[in-house]
Amino acid sequence: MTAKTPGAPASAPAPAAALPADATPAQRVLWLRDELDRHSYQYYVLDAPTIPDADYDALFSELQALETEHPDLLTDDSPTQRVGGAPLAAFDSVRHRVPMLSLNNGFEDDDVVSFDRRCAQGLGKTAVAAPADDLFGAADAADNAVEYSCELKFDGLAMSLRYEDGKLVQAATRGDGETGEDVTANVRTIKAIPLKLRGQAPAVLEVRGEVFMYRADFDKLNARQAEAGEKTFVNPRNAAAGSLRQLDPRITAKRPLSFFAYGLGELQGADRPPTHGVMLDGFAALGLPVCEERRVVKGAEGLLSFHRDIGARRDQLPYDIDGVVYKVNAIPEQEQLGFVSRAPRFALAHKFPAQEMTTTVEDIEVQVGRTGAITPVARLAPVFVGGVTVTNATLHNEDEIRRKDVHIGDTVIVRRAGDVIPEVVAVVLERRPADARAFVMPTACPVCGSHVEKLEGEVIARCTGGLICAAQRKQALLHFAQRRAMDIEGLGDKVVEQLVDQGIVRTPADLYKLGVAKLAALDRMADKSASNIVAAIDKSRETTLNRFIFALGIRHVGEATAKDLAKHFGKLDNLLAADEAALLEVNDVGPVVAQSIANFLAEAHNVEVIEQLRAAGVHWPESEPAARAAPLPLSGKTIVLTGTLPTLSREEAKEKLEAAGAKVAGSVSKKTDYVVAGAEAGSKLEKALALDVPVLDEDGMLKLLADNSGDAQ
Ligand code: D41
Repeated sequence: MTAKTPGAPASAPAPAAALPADATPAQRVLWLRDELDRHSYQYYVLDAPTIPDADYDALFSELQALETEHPDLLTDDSPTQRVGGAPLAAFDSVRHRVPMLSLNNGFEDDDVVSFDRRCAQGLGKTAVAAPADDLFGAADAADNAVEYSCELKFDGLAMSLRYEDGKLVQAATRGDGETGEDVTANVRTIKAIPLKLRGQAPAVLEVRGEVFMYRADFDKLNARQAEAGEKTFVNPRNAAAGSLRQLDPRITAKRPLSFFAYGLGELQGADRPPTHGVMLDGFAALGLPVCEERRVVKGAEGLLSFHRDIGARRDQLPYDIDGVVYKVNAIPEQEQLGFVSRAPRFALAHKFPAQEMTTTVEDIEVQVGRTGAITPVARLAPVFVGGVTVTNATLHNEDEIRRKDVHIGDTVIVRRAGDVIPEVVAVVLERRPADARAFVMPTACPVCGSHVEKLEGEVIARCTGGLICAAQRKQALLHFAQRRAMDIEGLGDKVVEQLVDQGIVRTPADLYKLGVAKLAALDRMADKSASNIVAAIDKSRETTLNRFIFALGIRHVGEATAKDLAKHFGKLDNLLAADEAALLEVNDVGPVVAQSIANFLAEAHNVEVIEQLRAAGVHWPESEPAARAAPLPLSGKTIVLTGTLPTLSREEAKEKLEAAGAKVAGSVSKKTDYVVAGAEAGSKLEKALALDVPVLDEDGMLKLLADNSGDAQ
């Protein structure tokens, strides 16, 4: 389970007494229920599990078996009855015997000061608005100040639970406060809500509280939904609401809902508690989950300090809250203050800035990161969310835009929580205008104009102008100068930063034009260091081909690949002349690496910088290309696999083809040499037929491999 704020004050219930060996089935059933209830309470309410899940499951199965064998022993409050019963046709309405009131809202500190003043006036006490600057006044005021119970405002759904003689008999939504919906069948599946209260329960107890979902549970649920191809939820609140609204309780049972109690409705057979704090402790003692984040304070200063404390920790809490709630602590004082139009005068919800707001997408542009990653960004109509005005939100990547179906012109929900970059969480489809436009990924980098590539199997599109793109300049230069590459000592972060920002250096080739004077003019650069750097640059002119290739910073070309390339081609010009097929012949170079190198070299600007570096005197010993191994039988051939083959798995087929030198691609084009199709081949097969690409079955493929293996050796 999720890490949670502890629920009730953790007083672990005593384990049930051991059961005699000759216990009757009825005794055994009662004992099992007690055990299971106790463990559930530990797990879901106290967040302090006592036994492994497997042991719990074993007890649960035993109880299920006994109840099946002895149906007369089955009761509604058995833990086995949480799995969710038959679907309903509709929810019945429920009239709340004690209405569920609403809360007055405040946003500013002033609203809190006024609230305290109104309460104090109504009770004939003193409002404590600000830290008193006179000592005597402060002492007086504190004594006479109103006492409040502060708690969190959970962002979920208000619920009323009715217990009769300790048994959960009804659960109803708030509705309009007078009448709600009967969601008992669904609520019975929520593990944190006891079906039976612990200890001495009053004859009738209506508990008010909030049904919600922990963030971690929400994330897991969404991951599960996505995997099953079902719709994901925008936020934990929507997930909780959607789960409660199910007419089929078996679906609700699979949703990880939770509950915190915060209020009292009808009560019979017990006295009203003296304070709100005592009431919450009472709930906890009955086995109900009560949030630990609560505090009793005095006066407006106390309220504001609670608000500040929680506000600072809001993002670290394991659940979403939209504010805090202040309630006059003494119940008789609450009664004395009374209500104004459905909202109690004794309570105030002090809201935090909303973390989600709707706005419109005015445009979608792309940004180029330091590594060349191209990120689409939504330009938004300014919106105040999470405490700041937001005009941009990341859309992460193209797949994400498709998945969320974001169009230019759409109304979207934007979320900004904590210091996290604002993001678009969902589109309000009903509000899509007729002229909304889909986003098209640019084919050229908006910064340098180089081609944008998206390598097979990657979600991120990248600029291929590694050596010339302004967005990537600093990163490219630092990579170029590092010890394992051109080894230019002294050319670190600070220096590169200044050289680029002042427009002195644009590409690695510019480094070789630097003089001592230019460098010495930089911030915090002594003449001595400047001459050292110039000397290091000069020394770097003499290098090796593998270092030089590595220094270029081609994506997917690390030191090892650079060595393989240098060895294979021997001379730089051989590498520059290589096409994808030739690159695929290099040891350990697969389709992704080959494509990445080919894209880099296809960018004329990159080649230009390479030529400038050579012209600046960068050199290395060249050698003859490594003796060419006999070309593999299928090298240079591109093959696409589709559908299910009768004996080989897709992975096995791919391995065989690649071992023979073929490139296995993901999509069919005119360049595809063969399509190998199995059962249930779909659009790829259609495309192959349309393009007249030869189609083979598994036998055909094996024959192709066998036919070609002879002449290869
Ligand atoms: O956490 C909450 N959302 C919350 C809601 C809370 N902590 N306390 C609440 N207290 C009340 C009164 C004082 C009226 C019993 C509430 C709500 N009401 C409430 N929730 C929805 C409407 C009203």
